[in-house]
Amino acid sequence: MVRRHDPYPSRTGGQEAIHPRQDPVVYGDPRPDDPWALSTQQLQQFERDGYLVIPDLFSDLLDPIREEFQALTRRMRGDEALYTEPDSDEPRTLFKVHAWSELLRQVMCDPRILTPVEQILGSAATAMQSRINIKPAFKGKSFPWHSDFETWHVEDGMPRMRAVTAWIMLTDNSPHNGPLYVIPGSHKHYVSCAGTTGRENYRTSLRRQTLGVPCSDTLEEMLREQPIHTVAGGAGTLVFHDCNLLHGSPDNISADPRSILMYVYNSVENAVEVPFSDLPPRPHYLCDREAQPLQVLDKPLQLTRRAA
Ligand code: 6CS
Ligand code: FE
Repeated sequence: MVRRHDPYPSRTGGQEAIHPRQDPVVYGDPRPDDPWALSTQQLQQFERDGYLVIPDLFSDLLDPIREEFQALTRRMRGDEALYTEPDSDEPRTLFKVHAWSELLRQVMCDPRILTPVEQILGSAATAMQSRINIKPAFKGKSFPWHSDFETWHVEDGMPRMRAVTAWIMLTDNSPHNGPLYVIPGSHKHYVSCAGTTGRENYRTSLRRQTLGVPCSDTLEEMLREQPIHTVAGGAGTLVFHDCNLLHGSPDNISADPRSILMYVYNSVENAVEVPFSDLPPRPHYLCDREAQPLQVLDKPLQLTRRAA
């Protein structure tokens, strides 16, 4: 049998190593006539840093989204798609929210998000994954440093770096309530990690990730180039981050919850294949292998307030 070429090997039993990225970061072009498109300068910033923060973009939808997510976490208790914290039964992450909620499906196609996503990807997008990370006050636990792409490549078979995550802050994200940390520019390197993936690794990794986490020497090297940036902002802030950006977040020991709604968009030209680990693919709620191209809504979602 001819072995498939792996452009980004990781967890193949070798030593950890840093390789250059082989793919573009921004695939599309500015769209000067589209009011929801990113400007040339914003695209350049995303290309350079691997992320982009747009304050106050979704403030109008915050209350309905929060109500929806509270109802969903109650309804989905005990479901496989709801992951709990490493040391307790507190909910940590609810996956595939766009499938469980019509509102959250529509938000995914809002032009304020999907237009920039299509620009970055240079193509139509599919809904590969979505989630709400809950991080309650005092109890919300950390996520170690990782590149999402590393996991998606090894465990889901995403061939190239042509995917982007867009997320909305559902509460204020302050420097103290367990916000996202990123290493700007780290998306231009690929950390090929040590170890090998075990069967159903996701069952434990989504509570506490150990594989696909670069070692201290690698992180020191990355941090010599660029220090950590804390992604803070008010509720309603929208953030885009490249699939290969190194990121993580600390425990929330503050009195303020820190919840975010995340959507993962993959290019239609980057369809997932057999996982590079050669293990069976992860469940549909972590990687939707049948997702169809998304259609941008013709105007931003407007919700009429329910009568009190
Ligand atoms: O498993 C996933 O799809 C994502 N979640 C975590 C916690 N790490 C890898 C990847 O970002
Ligand atoms: Fe991540």
